[in-house]
Amino acid sequence: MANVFANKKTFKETFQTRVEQIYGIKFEESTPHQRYFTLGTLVREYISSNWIETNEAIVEGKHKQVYYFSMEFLMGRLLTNNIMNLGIRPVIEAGLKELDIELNELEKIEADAGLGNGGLGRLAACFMDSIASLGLPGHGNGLRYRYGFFEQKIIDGYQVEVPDKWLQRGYVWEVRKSNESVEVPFYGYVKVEKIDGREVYTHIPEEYVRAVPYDVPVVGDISNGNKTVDTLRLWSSEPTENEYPKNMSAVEYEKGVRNISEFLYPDDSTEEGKILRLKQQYFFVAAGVRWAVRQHKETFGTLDNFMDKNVLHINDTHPALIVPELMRILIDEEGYDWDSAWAITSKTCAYTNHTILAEALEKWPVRLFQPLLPRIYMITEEINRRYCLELLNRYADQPQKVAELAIIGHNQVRMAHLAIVGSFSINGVAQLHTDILTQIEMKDFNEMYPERFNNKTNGITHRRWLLHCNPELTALLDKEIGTGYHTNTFELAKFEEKINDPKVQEAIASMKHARKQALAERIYREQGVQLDPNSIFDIQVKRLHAYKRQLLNAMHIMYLYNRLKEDQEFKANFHPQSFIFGAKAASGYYFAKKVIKLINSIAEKVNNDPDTNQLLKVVFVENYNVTYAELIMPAADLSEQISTASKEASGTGNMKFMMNGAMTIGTMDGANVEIHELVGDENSFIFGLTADEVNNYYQNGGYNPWDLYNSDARIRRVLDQLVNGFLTPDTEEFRDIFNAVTHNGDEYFVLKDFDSYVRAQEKANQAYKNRQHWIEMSIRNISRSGKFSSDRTIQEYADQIWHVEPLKFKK
Ligand code: T68
Repeated sequence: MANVFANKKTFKETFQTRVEQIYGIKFEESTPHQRYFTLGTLVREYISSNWIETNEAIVEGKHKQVYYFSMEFLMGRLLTNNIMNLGIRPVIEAGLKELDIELNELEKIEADAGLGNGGLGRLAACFMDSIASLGLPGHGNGLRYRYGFFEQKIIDGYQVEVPDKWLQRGYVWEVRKSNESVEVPFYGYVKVEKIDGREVYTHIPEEYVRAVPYDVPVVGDISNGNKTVDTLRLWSSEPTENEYPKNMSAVEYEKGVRNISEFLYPDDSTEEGKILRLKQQYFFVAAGVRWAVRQHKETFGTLDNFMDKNVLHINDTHPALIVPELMRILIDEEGYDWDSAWAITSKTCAYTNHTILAEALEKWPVRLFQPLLPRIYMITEEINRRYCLELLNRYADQPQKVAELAIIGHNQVRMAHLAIVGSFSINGVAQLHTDILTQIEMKDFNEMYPERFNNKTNGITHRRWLLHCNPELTALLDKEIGTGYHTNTFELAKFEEKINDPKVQEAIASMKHARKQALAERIYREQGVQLDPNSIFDIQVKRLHAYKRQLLNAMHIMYLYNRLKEDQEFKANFHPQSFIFGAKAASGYYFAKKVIKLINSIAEKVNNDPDTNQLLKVVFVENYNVTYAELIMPAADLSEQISTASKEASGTGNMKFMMNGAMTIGTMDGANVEIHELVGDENSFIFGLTADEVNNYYQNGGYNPWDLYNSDARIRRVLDQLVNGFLTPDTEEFRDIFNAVTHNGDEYFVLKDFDSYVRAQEKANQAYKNRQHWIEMSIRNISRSGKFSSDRTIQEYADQIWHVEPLKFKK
């Protein structure tokens, strides 16, 4: 096929013709959506030859492959990323221009694929981009939710959730492969027979659900001769083509089936929701494992060497059922004995932990698990039995310990324990997080399996989070240090040599100004709040959670407001500062929703006070998502990373901000520690308790927040304002927030860290006034951010965990 993107003329002509062919209308009459869809189709077709070649290269080279199993892939939009990685953006832009179409305008039509909640899902998306760009054979395996993460509306200061109908107008990047569908069994019983003196187990299911794969191409960066197009396979649940279950009506059955891939994380507070979530997990695991097994058998004809040619990566505990599922296939379908099956399985699976928060570690009640997945449960029990024998050997005199470490205990299946026991590698996502895992949270496991534990500090794809989202900075860097950093971000270090060049400093200042202006425009257009690009843009964007402490940020703003109203000297020295928040709260998370209301109430108050509103502004941006983040990251001066030390496993927003020249104001938590290690105290604003201090407090029963309430007038004032009608006439509105940090012990040390946060903020505000020095700090942050490309992270996974090699292509 002729190359449509060879030059702008061929592109332009083909584009026009295709619009007319597809929609049967004159080009001039076509809608922006039709144009977008046609452009996407042309790009997808263009990708297909490399997609085929990639799959051939994998098979012919008998390559080892990675399957990255994740409940979440927060992909955002793909058009720009794809055409940038393919190097065809200039041709498209030029061709469209002649048709009087802005590529920008077409891009905006693409739905933001929000198949994830936050950091974990976005990490998976960054990883896919890096795996393909490094030319590695790796595929994503997940769920094709019909509704992604909800769309957030702010009404009267409160969050309102609206379903995200991202598929409504079709999704141009996916290809349905119904011929590769598989049937996933649920419920029923296990039949035991003796055949040739051996016990044979067969699951006789009550119902089947058909898993239909939709493949999305993951286009790697083609520079350096790379042609890799990997696959993100998302499974959709449909009614089986076999017989329907007998105990329910067809309508009932079909509804239940469709539910499985309906929503991202359906509410699991009810019994029904729990079963659905477990169903989702087994559904995409069973389908994905079959995919890997089938591919492997086609190439090798045996599963004896499955572990040499495949890694099944378990992203957080959600896909941990991979372990018993692979055992089931090996034993029940392929006739392996237990020990051989275990030898294969435990050398195939690798697990990443993303949190130490106890409530996030999944446990499934046996009473739900066993009936839904009877054979998987049997196998899990047997894994547990054998592992407990090992434990008993080791801890003969400590039955309590054996019970604690078991996979099944208190009538629950502990998914983290299952993943740990079944994996050859277990990693944390930042050095501090891994240290906490090995020394505290998973200490006993680390003593048993020290060789399994390792750290892989997270990263972000610089292709999206620098080259794509910050064209001004990219152009400047290209000019000053060449383009080598596009494929090796450690070359960003060269930029530091330019730190004293006044022209470079000027260019950085004007880049920041332009990005701040662009963000301010959107905020003004959508929310009517005017921000001054000369003010400090102080930004906290991330999921709303008590441990992330948006509340600390909000309380500091209240304090600032009070101080500006009263202290004229302080006011005269204060550089204007705009506080920008973006965050979604889980729909059932009462406290988080209250904090959203609080921030909006503060915004209402301070933005409308003419006495201070030239100095202080607050905005809560509506519906923060990947696309919004692309506008926000480059626009920040200050990056708020203020979690309670030890609680944030890594953070990845912190890395995006840094790479775009923002300074971190943060605690010594997660990857902030590594940012601080690179830039030092002089180029960041670190405050607060350390992880050790926090853990010491926890061990000693916390601290008494009333002491601070009584001794610190700033704190008392702000807390009283939560409940005395200062912000809203309803004095009960924020009572529970008040209680959380007082009567209920201030679990996240908001008051304890308040004073040092105020001081760090003061330092930042004053530092900003020395423009030249601030810009130098900014240049240092950019220059030293090379470590945080996910290319570095993925190279480490490839070398140290997966042991996979780049593909080789025929010329
Ligand atoms: C995040 N985890 C960590 N979890 O909080 C963050 N969890 O520190 C880290 O940088 C990031 O993972 C990547 O490693 C999450 O985002 C979830 O979204 C989640 C969802 C459901 C259940 C548990």
